[in-house]
Amino acid sequence: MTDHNSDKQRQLDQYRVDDTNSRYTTDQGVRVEDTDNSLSIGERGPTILEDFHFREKVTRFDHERIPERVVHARGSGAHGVFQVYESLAEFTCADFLCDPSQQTPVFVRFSTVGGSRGSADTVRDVRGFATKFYTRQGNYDLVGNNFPVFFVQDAIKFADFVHSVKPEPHNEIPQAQSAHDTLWDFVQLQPETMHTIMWLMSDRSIPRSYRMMDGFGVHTYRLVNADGKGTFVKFHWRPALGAHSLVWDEVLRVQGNDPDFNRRDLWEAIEAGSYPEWELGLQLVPEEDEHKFDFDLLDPTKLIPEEEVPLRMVGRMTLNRNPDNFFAETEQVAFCTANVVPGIDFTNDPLLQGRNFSYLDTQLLRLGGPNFQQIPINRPLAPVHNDNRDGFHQHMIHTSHTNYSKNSISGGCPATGVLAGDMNGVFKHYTERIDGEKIRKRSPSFADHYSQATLFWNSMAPWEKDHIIKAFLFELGHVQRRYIKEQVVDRLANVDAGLAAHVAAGIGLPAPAARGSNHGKSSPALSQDNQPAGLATRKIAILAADSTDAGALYPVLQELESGKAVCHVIAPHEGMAGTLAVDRQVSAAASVLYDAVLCTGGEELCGNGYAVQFVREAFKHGKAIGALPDGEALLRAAALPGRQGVIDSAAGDGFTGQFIAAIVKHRHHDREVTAFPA
Ligand code: HDE
Repeated sequence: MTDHNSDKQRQLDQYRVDDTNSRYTTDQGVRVEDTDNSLSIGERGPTILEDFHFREKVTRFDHERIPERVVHARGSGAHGVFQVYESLAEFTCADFLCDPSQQTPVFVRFSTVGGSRGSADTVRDVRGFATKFYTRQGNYDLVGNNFPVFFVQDAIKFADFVHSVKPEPHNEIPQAQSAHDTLWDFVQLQPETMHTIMWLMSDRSIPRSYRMMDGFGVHTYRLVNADGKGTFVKFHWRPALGAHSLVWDEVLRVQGNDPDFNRRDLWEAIEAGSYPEWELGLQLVPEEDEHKFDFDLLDPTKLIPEEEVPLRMVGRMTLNRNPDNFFAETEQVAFCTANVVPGIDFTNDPLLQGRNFSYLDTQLLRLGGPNFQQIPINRPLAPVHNDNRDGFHQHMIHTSHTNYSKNSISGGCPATGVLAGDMNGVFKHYTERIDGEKIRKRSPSFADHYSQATLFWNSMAPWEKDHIIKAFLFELGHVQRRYIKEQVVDRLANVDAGLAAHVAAGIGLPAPAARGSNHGKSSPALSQDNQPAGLATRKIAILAADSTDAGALYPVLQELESGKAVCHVIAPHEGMAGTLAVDRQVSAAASVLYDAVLCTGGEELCGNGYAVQFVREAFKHGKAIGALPDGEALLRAAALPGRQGVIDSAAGDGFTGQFIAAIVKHRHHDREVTAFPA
């Protein structure tokens, strides 16, 4: 199912090329006789320069690549729509946020940050979450991440941070990893990173799916209403499926089994009609409350705890169409934080101010000149009229005899709001009084780097804390220089003495002296322990064999599938397992690609190492495991060291219900076992 209804889709239709029943031509439209043999002198002679088809084909191939994004190079995109629930005119004059009857087309690109275009999806990293709204008043880009905070406070530190996390300059190792000396050297010398580092070490950095991930605008922006009144705002995207993560050991195995894990998941869900949805939530702060917080609203390393300013859910976004062409759409889409519409404005967050410069600058290089806005995916739906002209790849044929303002020859057109005497829908910058000296100095109100890192730590469930400690151990375990590890542990002592002591013990260092005391505050909303969850789109592996009791399996399958779970039959060989069609043979499958396992197949699977391993690994990664009566032998063969989230015939008639409840729990973290090699 695709959505052809939106204006953006109709606009894109003009550029879509359908090659069905077509004839092969050159780029000039001349029909080509043969594209398998180049023009040569004699059958065994040299190729000749005259072969314009050959030259064109090779040249076009040579020029296929454009520079990848310097950060966020690897991404996946999708089309969709956004609709506001009720008018927000009290806060903003942005048309798309004031008209609940309007569906605004969007294009969203999710990404990892550090890796190059070909790197694996499931790495420990921040995820980009960039949304382009094609509003009637022009394009609005909300260029966010799946963390609410960022590593540095001032845009001038961005290049330093990115250089430190990217592969090291002398040998370009490691790819898409933060576990190396330069990143941790940067961290220990730049303590403002510490709050975001806590997020990076948490499971937030290894999402199960782009569909199960929050999005955050990070900066405090400003909404402005028709009277020019401003309200500070933080933007949040909340996934309908809840924010869920993988576990680290799983991540390491997914990378080899399916480097496209998140990309494939998004693509397949949309193809199957399970359209991912997010609610847009706003935290609104009246201008007069700017200074009532114990942190600075302009500091992008701080979040506003939801307990202090609750989220107001204002609209819904649904992604309902995959791109037709990855390069044309996902690769060429160009986001920019400075793309705002009337009613949405900036604040003086020094990171945001720098971003507003950087995105246009980077597109000029990446997309080869100033006319990238005319690429179909970037075109606004709102009409574009101004005096910008020429440049590489100009698509428009401007027929006006003038290209300056003011002019009299063209009747003063295109006319600005002032010249036209029509201010309806013009962008007016928020009037803000600024008095100050020209200085190069960080505000003292940005100086507290630890309180919110501590808040995050305090808010974690025990299993989340355990994962954070293990993440630090993995990361620092890959750092070569001992003094860097010492310094990082020393910094951690400012976050929480217990955390620092655990990490220190793991890497063989003495526990650092406790610094200050933990303030003891927490924000339950930060934990992933109580996320909404459902069965829909969960992937269930059915381990089966020729002797599987299909009669017992079918009703369970039916119930799983009616709840929109995706079930795959995995058996020792392809073809049929008894009366079941096999989706994958077990040696080509992997438990890490599934959310749960259902065992069947009797004794037949007990001697199959792949099947036994499958169950043990699923157990290790906290997944729901079900065994029908003919699957209990396999359960025994797997010799699992616990029963949490394992459902078998003891459940009697309640089997399917209990199995589904175990799946919906996402992961059974109470059973994670380190001393259990899968
Ligand atoms: Fe970006 N960032 N960024 N960033 N960023 C880019 O723009 C930059 C920051 C984010 O899917 C680049 O088109 C600076 C925060 C996303 O195409 C570049 C600073 C947040 C994407 C750039 C930041 C983001 C980018 C590289 C610090 C979350 C991918 C290619 C001042 C709120 C967009 C490009 C897509 C991409 C600069 C910090 C999110 C170089 C200078 C904070 C989601 O312009």
